[in-house]
Amino acid sequence: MALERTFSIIKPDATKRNLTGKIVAKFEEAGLRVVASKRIQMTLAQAQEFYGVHSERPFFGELCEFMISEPVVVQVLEGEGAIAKNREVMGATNPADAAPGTIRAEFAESVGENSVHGSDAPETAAVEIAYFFSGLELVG
Ligand code: DAT
Ligand code: MG
Repeated sequence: MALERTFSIIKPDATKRNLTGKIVAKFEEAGLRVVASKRIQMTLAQAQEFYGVHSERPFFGELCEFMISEPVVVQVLEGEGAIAKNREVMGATNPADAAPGTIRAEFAESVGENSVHGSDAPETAAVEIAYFFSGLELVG
């Protein structure tokens, strides 16, 4: 499998509970390397654009309000098969369905407040990375 990059967000429920380091440790233990990282306060417009694919879903408003409720940590993770590997480390969207040892099983509070975002495909990873980072900020 090729060296790949994926986009990650440590979400407000996790930054609020001071879990950033514990979550990054999970990435690193899985062989993912943090090649870019910054703590930001998302704006409502950014949250709405980022989650635009979900704009018709009933939880869209709640999701965007949650994403701006506290700072988040946006990161680019690099590794062999990084997109799939990160999804594996994250666990299922609903923490009730997440495998033991995954980030969402250990830390997520609910399906809506589920501690992390991770890109789901190479195309979305490229768009999401470019939305939050310039090329100069990615240091492999
Ligand atoms: P994932 O974050 O695992 O890629 P997704 O892309 O289907 O999941 O949904 C994006 C986010 O939207 C998810 O992390 C939390 C929120 N969400 C999804 N399904 C939800 C639901 N049934 N109720 C409330 N929030 C939901
Ligand atoms: Mg998704």
